[in-house]
Amino acid sequence: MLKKGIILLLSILTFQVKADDGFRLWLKYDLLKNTAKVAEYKRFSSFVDNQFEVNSIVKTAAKELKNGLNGLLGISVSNTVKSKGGIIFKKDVSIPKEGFRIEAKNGNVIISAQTDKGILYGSFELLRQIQTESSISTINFSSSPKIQLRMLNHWDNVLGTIERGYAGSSLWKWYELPENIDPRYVEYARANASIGINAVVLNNVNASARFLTKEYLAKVKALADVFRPYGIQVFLSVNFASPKILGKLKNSDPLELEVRQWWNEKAKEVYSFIPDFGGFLVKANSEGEPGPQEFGRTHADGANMLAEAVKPFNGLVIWRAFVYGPNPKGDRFKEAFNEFKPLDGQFAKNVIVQVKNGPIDFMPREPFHPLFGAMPKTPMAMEFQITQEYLGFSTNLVFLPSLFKEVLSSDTYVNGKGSTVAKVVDGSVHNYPITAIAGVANTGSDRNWTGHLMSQANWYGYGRLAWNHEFTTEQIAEEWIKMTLTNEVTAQKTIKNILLKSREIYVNFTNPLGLHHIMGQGIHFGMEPWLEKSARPDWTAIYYHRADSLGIGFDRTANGSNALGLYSKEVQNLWNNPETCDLKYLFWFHHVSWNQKLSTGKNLWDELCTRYYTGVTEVETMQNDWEKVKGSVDEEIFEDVKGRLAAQHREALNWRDACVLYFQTHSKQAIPTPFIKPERTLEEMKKIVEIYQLK
Ligand code: BDP
Repeated sequence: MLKKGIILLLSILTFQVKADDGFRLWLKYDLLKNTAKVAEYKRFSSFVDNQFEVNSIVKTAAKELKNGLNGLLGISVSNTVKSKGGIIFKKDVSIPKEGFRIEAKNGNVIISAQTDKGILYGSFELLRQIQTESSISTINFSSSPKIQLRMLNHWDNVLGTIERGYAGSSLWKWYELPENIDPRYVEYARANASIGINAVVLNNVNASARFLTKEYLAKVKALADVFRPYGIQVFLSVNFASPKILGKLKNSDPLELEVRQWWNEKAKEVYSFIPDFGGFLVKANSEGEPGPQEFGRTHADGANMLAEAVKPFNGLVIWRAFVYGPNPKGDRFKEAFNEFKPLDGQFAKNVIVQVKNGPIDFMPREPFHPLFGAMPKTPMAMEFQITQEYLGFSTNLVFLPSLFKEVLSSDTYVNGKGSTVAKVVDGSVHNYPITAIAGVANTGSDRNWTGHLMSQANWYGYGRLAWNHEFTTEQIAEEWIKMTLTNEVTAQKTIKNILLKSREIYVNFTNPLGLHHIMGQGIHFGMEPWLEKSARPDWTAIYYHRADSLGIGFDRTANGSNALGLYSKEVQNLWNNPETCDLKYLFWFHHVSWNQKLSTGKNLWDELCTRYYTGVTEVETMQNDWEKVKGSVDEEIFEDVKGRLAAQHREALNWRDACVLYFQTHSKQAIPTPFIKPERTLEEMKKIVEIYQLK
């Protein structure tokens, strides 16, 4: 009886130790199995000596180091400083702000930095080196962030919902704040600090004015107090009509004195709660949000008014360029450019213009936004979307660092070859005094934070690239897999291969050859290439793919909308000839005939079908590859990812069948061999989409 009881207890314990719900992200700190490595690390881990200074961020660094080393090495890091065998924090003013150096010297490991944040990031880096089992006996390297503000933008609402959030509800429990501090806020801050994220915007860009009330500022302060020791600054999205909504003024015209005074007073109040408050993020005159144009003023007038209000407190205004008026004759591609380019030089010094990575809207693939490189006098921040609004929600496995990297390494040629988007954003092309990058967060209340466990890699990878856009996707994938999933080398390789291919696979079965914006209306999940009518023409699918009996694609050359003319000559040369344009961007810039022979050797229709069919078989390959890692990753995680991959396969089949059947109504050509014509009809596919649209 007793024996049975012990066995039962043991199996429960083993199960509990083994089952992993993903909560600990990449900060697991489980005991390392490699005993030789553990012995090596132990030689440097007996104490932490803080010769830097004592403040809350440095204390966090020491606490994190001790906690991490305790777990990874199974030791207790002591407070007793000796001459050898420990980790020492040191001041070095020659190191760039927030950067650090880690060096093994005289039997110790020294983490030096100019600022406390540098010490924090250096500590997390040392832990990462150990987690990934690198050698530290001779470690000697420096690292510093290329971009100053590395932000997460949360699209979280007052009622706890998240716009375009697919991992549960908001992390912020507004009704419980400020009294109740959910311990999860600290876990969130730790994760961000470990990848160098130093700023967060707490609320949706479609902003409720409520956040600027005294009651809510007290709640925001409570969060800011939790995040501060992790080096994270808090920002808010603001509603441009707040003076009218909250202040009961007759309007919110940025040139009205009383409106300006209202904002000045409001800024003073915000800073009385949160002295190190970062500033305001603004979506104005876009998709129904209020803005300065209602009063005949420009975006610069609006931004500068807010900039003046936060200036005495060193605050910033981040003004979004995601604007596109409903212009039935125009091309949405050009709207933001035409609106903002003429304003270059008119923004106040503490204004940053935040631009989405592409000209339309977070598509699975877009050419880079033409505003990058076009505004030398205005700091341009990059806005990426980590949450998978147009990339299959939390159902699809898509490793986004591939997308981020593709955009960042695109060459704008504005100052000659090598003027990449990354170098525009990091300020090196135009010497911007302030630099910033933002990622729309994919976090939520789901136990594993991101819904799809593999989407944790997108949060992680975004942070790593925000720190240094020169990191490779391979390196990022490797680090994340080692820290999160498994220390078995073969399984690591298999998973890395899945991650690195996943984005292209998603493009293949959804938007190959430069198709874009053919997702389900409003929800942006699934496909709706036949969508002809909507509240605005540029919210339909046919506006973008322009398929007809002759061919498919949007002519944006000089013969068409000439959006291509917004780029520098070199970029135009890359893309303006349909024969030589990279197939990735073909339908972004060209209307191509169905029978056009492509560089692949196939004609256009055959190539399009090939991409859709291959996309589906590639998902099958991902499924088979995932099967191979069974036993090498935690069982709960294995099953969860497996289930989601199966759902992704069903989605891929839907995309394929719907799109080839629909485009076939235009091309009038048969599905090419060796592919087998879909068993379902176009009408059946439309029914599936109708279900998604049911409220
Ligand atoms: C679109 C989203 C919408 C956002 C908007 C934005 O569908 O929910 O509010 O972008 O970025 O992609 O402002």
